[in-house]
Amino acid sequence: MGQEESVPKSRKRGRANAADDEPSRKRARVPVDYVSGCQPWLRVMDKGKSWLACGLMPIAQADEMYAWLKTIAFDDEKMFGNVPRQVKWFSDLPYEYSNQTKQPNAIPPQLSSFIGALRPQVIQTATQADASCIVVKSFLRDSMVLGGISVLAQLICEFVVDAPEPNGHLVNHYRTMDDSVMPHADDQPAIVPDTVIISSSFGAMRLFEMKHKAQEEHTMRISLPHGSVLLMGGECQRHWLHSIPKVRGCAPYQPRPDSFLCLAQERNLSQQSTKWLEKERTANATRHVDNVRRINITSRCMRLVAKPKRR
Ligand SMILES: O=C(O)CCC(=O)C(=O)O
Repeated sequence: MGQEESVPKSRKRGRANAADDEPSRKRARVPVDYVSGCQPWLRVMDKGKSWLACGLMPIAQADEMYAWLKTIAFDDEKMFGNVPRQVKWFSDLPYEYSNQTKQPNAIPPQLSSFIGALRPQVIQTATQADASCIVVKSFLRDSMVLGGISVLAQLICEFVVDAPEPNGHLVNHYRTMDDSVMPHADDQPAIVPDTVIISSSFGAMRLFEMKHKAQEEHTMRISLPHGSVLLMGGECQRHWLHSIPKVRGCAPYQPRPDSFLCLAQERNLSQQSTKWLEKERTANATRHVDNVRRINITSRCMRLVAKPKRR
């Protein structure tokens, strides 16, 4: 993972001209874009260069995978003396990030068959989502949001069907709501640039936060419930940082099924979409399997990179 970008000077305190504060105060009022991971959606950002897509896998598949993931012997991930989460790296290749090197561990059959099954499922969701695909209106100035099936199918074909099979899987274990991962981009030299990153989540629902690297006020929060699959494609890693923030000072939150319907009403969606959301709302109640613990698999396409020679 790359490091968090530093705060631009213009946003720090102690500027000479008070008028300079005006634009940043205005920026602070831009609402954070919130997207629920409980319905299939697609978002295209950066003038078409980056995209995100999200959907849910069948509940039985999610439960089975979660049961297996809980048997993994995780390693503590040490960062600045803390253990913000636990991880296990599965790949034939090592993975170097944040000043640490994860040594290869053979990919278990459970993981390779899960990832192998995911591709046809993503394509199926894309091609069946026509009626229920939701156009989420973006608050963000420079991002387009498209819900059209043709665009979704085109992206899926271009980036998922034709893409190389992911050969590196970082399994992340968030033991409690206090475990986290700080803002970063998956942009290390060992990751094949601009290939799709597949993030599958199990257990407790957490918020996945994305911040634009150049325009910090562009922030999205995406809820990732049990069984959700988030794809980050195109130039996402060049332009955006992502994180799982800690959930502090409040009880572990429950999914609020009502929010799906509110979302539908708020967005003025068609009756058909509302019905679909209602079904999702009921189904989601059974998807809530864990209050606190979450396990995520982030799958990526890795390559062998030569280490620069020390002089
Ligand atoms: O847990 C997640 O959803 C994100 C994990 C992540 O960003 C990473 O390991 O690079």
